[in-house]
Amino acid sequence: MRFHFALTLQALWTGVCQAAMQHYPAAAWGHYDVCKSQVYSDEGLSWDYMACQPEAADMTQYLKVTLDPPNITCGDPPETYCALENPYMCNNECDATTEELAHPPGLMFDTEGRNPTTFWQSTSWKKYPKPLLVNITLSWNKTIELTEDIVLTFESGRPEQMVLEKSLDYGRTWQPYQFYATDCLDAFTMEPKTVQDLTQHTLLDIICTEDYSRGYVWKNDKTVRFEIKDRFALFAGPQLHNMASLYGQLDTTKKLRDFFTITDLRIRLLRPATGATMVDENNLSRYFYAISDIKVQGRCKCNLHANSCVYDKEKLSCECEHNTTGPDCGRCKRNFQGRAWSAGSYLPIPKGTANVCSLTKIGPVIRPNVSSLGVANRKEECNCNPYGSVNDRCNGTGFCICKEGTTGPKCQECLPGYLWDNGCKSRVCDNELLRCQNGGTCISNVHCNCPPGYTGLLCEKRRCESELGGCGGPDSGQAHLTPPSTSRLLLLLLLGSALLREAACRPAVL
Ligand SMILES: *[C@@H]1O[C@H](CO)[C@@H](O)[C@H](O)[C@H]1NC(C)=O
Ligand SMILES: *[C@@H]1O[C@H](CO)[C@@H](O)[C@H](O)[C@H]1NC(C)=O
Ligand SMILES: *[C@@H]1O[C@H](CO)[C@@H](O)[C@H](O)[C@H]1NC(C)=O
Ligand SMILES: *[C@@H]1O[C@H](CO)[C@@H](O)[C@H](O)[C@H]1NC(C)=O
Ligand SMILES: *[C@@H]1O[C@H](CO)[C@@H](O)[C@H](O)[C@H]1NC(C)=O
Ligand SMILES: *[C@@H]1O[C@H](CO)[C@@H](O)[C@H](O)[C@H]1NC(C)=O
Ligand SMILES: *[C@@H]1O[C@H](CO)[C@@H](O)[C@H](O)[C@H]1NC(C)=O
Ligand SMILES: [Ca+2]
Repeated sequence: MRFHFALTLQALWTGVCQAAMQHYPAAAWGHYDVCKSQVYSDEGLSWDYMACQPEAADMTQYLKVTLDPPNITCGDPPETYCALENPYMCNNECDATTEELAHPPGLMFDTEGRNPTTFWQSTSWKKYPKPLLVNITLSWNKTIELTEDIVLTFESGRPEQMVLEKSLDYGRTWQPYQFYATDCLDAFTMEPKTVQDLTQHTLLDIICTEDYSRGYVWKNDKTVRFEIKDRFALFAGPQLHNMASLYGQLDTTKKLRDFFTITDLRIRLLRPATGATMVDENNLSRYFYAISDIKVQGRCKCNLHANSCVYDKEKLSCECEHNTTGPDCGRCKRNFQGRAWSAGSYLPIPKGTANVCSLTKIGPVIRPNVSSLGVANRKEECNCNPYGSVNDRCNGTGFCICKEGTTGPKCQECLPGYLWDNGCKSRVCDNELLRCQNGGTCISNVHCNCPPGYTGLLCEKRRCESELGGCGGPDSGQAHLTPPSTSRLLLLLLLGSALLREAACRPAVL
């Protein structure tokens, strides 16, 4: 099976998208649905590369579910259950050998909406007072980014104690996402909180909430949520007027992105609904867990290097572009290691920066000099980035010598204000102060793609046949010398004399 995400995309998070729409036309702030497009420029046909990501989808279709203990599903041997409300109503049967009476884990992920609902159910609490513990682990074997609330719908009463946990490393380590209890202090020695108590500074706090367990709510709300959208709205908060800053923070705040990123989820059920303070030991068949539906919406994490994700042989993987590879497009392809790999960037909006992997520089192979076995001249020992370092060997003590604007142990990273383009180049253009003029477009912040007839660093010059003769035709001469606007002045200040020196196409008389 194979699926492609549609090319019409909402922005990063639907919640923000809707809120931001009120301020911005859709086109102004990024769809990130296209990885590359063909452009015509002075040099002919070429590719323009952009940051891109897959559309969000229902992630429950691509997971593997594991129960612990493995034999915790009801029906083997068959059991009769009583209703929680009424201990005399014991006519619910679970029998794993009969399809209509079986409640296997798959029924948490089927399409709901039919009557009666389909659900997974555990064995009952026969071993009371030993706790009835169940782990439901959902594994994607792929990094995904959550875009919507996680919603569990219980067919039984909601548990009196549970923990939602996540893993970012394929199940090796786990961190709590949220604690749920009828009494948070008693169960987890945590003050009860709700997502409304969180602020922009505490939105990544792990809380215990009593919102989804309190009381014996059998018939009313059966859902337990993990509120992704509320947290994201908090994060966006007052910055919604500035999408660039929002995306910029997503780019740079690793903690924030990691918070919404998972490879696995675990629902730890610790105590079933009892509906009372006392457990009725004569009717333990009243106590069990049953879940009819689990919703997990998200997208494959592809580091902004893919706009589609495929499900093939029970495995999700990004369809990597920009000469990247790996399940999350997390490294450069072989022979494309001319610059260090880096994730795409949401900035500048609306197209972002692709940060494509470039061809590995093919240079003469330097063989170690047998008579000087020290590390000093051995290229292999240092592995300095060929574009970022002064040369590809290191200095006497094993350090790479970095070019201007470059940093990092291998000279593979850029200092602030510089962008990688076969070495670190200072920022030439952007969509704010350093706009390309006359309809030009800024490509990866390092050069302007000029429309025909214009040239120069920022397309500020009219193309002309001869530098000496000036531009002919009616458009020439003083007509171009409009008074410098504020932004023009700023440009001159920022670029300094370089731009002035390059100012061509002016009549010889000037
Ligand atoms: C599940 O298996 C364990 C040991 O493998 C056993 O102790 C336990 O009684 C079993 N539980 C049920 C409900 O069959
Ligand atoms: C469930 O997972 C937790 C850690 O996430 C582990 O300590 C526990 O042993 C697991 N199994 C059960 C039955 O709770
Ligand atoms: C997870 O994916 C990797 C490749 O990305 C594969 O080698 C491995 O077998 C998968 N593991 C499971 C449990 O499916
Ligand atoms: C539940 O309790 C009632 C009265 O306490 C008893 O009559 C009934 O048999 C019990 N049901 C089960 C399944 O034990
Ligand atoms: C990736 O490499 C191929 C050649 O293997 C080349 O044709 C293509 O343009 C490259 N793409 C990018 C984004 O650099
Ligand atoms: C090896 O290095 C030594 C000095 O470090 C130099 O004298 C010698 O000529 C070099 N040999 C070769 C083959 O480059
Ligand atoms: C090599 O570079 C490191 C770091 O810049 C410096 O501390 C060291 O003195 C340098 N060694 C030589 C021999 O230049
Ligand atoms: Ca179901």
